[in-house]
Amino acid sequence: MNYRILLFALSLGIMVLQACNNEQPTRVKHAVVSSKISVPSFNADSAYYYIKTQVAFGPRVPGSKAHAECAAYYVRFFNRLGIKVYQQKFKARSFDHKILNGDNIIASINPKEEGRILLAAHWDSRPFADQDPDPKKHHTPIDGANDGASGVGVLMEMARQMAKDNPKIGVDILLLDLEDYGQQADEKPIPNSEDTWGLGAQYWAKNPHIPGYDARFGILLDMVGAKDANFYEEYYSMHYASGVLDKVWNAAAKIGYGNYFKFQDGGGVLDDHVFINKFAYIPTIDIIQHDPNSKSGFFPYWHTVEDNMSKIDTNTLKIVGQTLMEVIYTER
Ligand code: AHN
Ligand code: ZN
Repeated sequence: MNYRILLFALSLGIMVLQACNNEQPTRVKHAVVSSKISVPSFNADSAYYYIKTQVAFGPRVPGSKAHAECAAYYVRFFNRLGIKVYQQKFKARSFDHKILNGDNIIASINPKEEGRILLAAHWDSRPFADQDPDPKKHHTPIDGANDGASGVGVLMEMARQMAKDNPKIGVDILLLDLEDYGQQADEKPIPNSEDTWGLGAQYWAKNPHIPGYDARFGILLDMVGAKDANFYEEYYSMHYASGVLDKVWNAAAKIGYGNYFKFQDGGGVLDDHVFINKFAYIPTIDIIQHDPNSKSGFFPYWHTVEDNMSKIDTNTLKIVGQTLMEVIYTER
């Protein structure tokens, strides 16, 4: 009997001790749980499929049936996810004196949220493979699996994840048209030939889908799907938005992709982000496969007929997509 009472007293004592002890750890533990951010997993196979679907329409060259069909596909895609879509139709003059019909598409996640992040990619593909080793192909339109479709495919998969599991922040996905109809610097240069690139970005940055539109920062994706791609610090991104570059490159390092996002000079690329910085004043970086020490500076099949699905690699898509998910879901 005495033994039982002793046991009872002992266990009571232990319980009291535990209760006192528990006070602090419980609260700390609770705080950790409530501030723990869970970042959804980016599915690279899904992104790959969205790239394949775009490419299957045929080259998304302005004025073509594939171009019109692909634009309609994007609008359907976002609508089905219940994401608000804006379609911005515009006209622009090309360097070869054509009036082109352009179509920028904007998908807005958490449209009422005031704090916003802009994610952009161009969706058109270049009408001429003028960097192809075979001169006979210089007038052939390209698939643009990497140059165009890859960035959009990553953003579509992010949209699918964000529709399931809303981030805290507002996100605008900006699909830009008429990026790749520019005049090559070494071909019959005309004055101001740099302005012949990024016609959709120039239009949007001067006429945003919502007047006075603003975002904390912007991230442009261009050629983010090729095997063994590395991403360097692009010059204009450094110039206009070095803090954004740091944020994204650090996010990559944090989740183990530091080897792919190099804190090294990548040279300058006149891409859509330059116009967003210049005309919309949103600090915007370009994640682009561009290494000034390579032959063209760009990925090896840049503006050739070989920029097709065979060059797309799910490892690269995962690295870029998961890094962006980390950035979006940790933004407060
Ligand atoms: C220039 O060559 C001046 N800009 C290239 C931008 C680009 C083309 N990005 C993809 N295709
Ligand atoms: Zn291009």
